[in-house]
Amino acid sequence: MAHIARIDIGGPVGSGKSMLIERIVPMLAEKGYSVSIISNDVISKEDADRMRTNLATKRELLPENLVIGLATGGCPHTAIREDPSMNLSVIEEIESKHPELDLIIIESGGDNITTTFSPILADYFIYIIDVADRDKYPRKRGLGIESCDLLVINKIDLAIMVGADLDIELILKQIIL
Ligand SMILES: Nc1nc2c(ncn2[C@@H]2O[C@H](COP(=O)(O)OP(=O)(O)O)[C@@H](O)[C@H]2O)c(=O)[nH]1
Ligand SMILES: [Mg+2]
Repeated sequence: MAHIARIDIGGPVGSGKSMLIERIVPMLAEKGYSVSIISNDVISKEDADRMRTNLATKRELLPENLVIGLATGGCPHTAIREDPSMNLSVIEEIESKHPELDLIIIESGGDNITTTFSPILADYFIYIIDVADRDKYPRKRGLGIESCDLLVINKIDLAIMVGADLDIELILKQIIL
């Protein structure tokens, strides 16, 4: 079976994981890439329901069968790291039914700063934090921030209101040193 590339997105509750996906999927579509989304949530499938509609145009973002919601229960990281079997079986189904796809985007349930994905699930790992806690996350670091392929610092429009310093050199020093 064809292996479809997997980009996994993790980060604390409300940091903007779903919003990032909603924004990048139309951009990817414009460039001709076909995508499926798996959205992990602890209790509901609300994110997946929301992500079927493009926020800007209010039209369908992706066909319903390409946006899969998983209500995983328990700790969010369990389903993406310790026991990724639910996600793997959905991926298997997507790969057999839609081998033409270019990418599967997997959203983690909102979790803490030690979140990482099982390497079986992730070809690439994006970790997203927002500025609401000022420099708390870069200062505390944690496995997500330290091991991701791409760190997104989101909600920079709110930085001025919470007094978050967006000096990238400062942020990098906190993460790397
Ligand atoms: N001000 C602001 N709000 C944002 C931004 N990105 C996302 N949000 C809002 O933050 C809230 C949580 O976003 P969501 O994508 O659901 O977070 P998730 O829990 O990580 O999936 C929503 O109300 C979004 O509209 C941003 O860049 N700026
Ligand atoms: Mg979400």
